[in-house]
Amino acid sequence: MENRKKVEVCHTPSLYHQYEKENQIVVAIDVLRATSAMCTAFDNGVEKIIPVSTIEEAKAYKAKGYIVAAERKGEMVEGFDLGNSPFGYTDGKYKGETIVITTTNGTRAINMAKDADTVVIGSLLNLDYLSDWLIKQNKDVLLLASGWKDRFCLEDTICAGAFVDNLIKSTKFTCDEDSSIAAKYLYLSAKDNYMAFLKASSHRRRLKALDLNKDIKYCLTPNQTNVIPVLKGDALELI
Ligand code: 3SL
Repeated sequence: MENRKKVEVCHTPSLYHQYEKENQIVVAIDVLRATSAMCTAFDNGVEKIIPVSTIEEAKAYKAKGYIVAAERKGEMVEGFDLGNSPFGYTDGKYKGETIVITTTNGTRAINMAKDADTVVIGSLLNLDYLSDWLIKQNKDVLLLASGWKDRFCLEDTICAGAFVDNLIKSTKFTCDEDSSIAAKYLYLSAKDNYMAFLKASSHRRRLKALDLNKDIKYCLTPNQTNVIPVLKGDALELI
């Protein structure tokens, strides 16, 4: 089929500079847990999320009276209002509010992609809903895995592979790059039991040691939200 759009996967933020940014949609992915928490926050009525990369920026917003979430080493940073657990945003607690957030990898990846035409937030939680939207846009798609401190991580790649699989199945996309082919095959190997597949993965072990198994299970359960957060200027809002 002619005019098929391209879908590619950037496996870590450290490789992002090698990809084209014009005329494409970048999907920032941090399954454990930043982009999952963001999808949950919007699904529970949060109005805007301002992703910042550093604790210093977060502190500056806090001093101005904003509600600020901050995570480092998987834990909430002292002095802030929230950490990075999706369960911190449920029950409509922050309905209508703007929340500033900084996390180790996720918010950094989002800010790194600011130069792209469009940046949207992806996770397993909005997998099918966002895939359907991407298919309708008729644009190339770059799936940006947040990784861990510029290194490859399995869960983001598996999620990227799930998006690749959905887009390819639509017949509107092609994937010729090894990066997307590899992500798709990892997804196909993992999809019947993400928890088991990721058992030995480094970030799952890191979060499990912090007693965050409930967060892990939730973040690895696809299609629980119908939201598409998009970056407009410095803030994410719903499309
Ligand atoms: O790296 C990140 O952005 C975080 O999502 C890490 S954690 O899941 O909160 O540990």
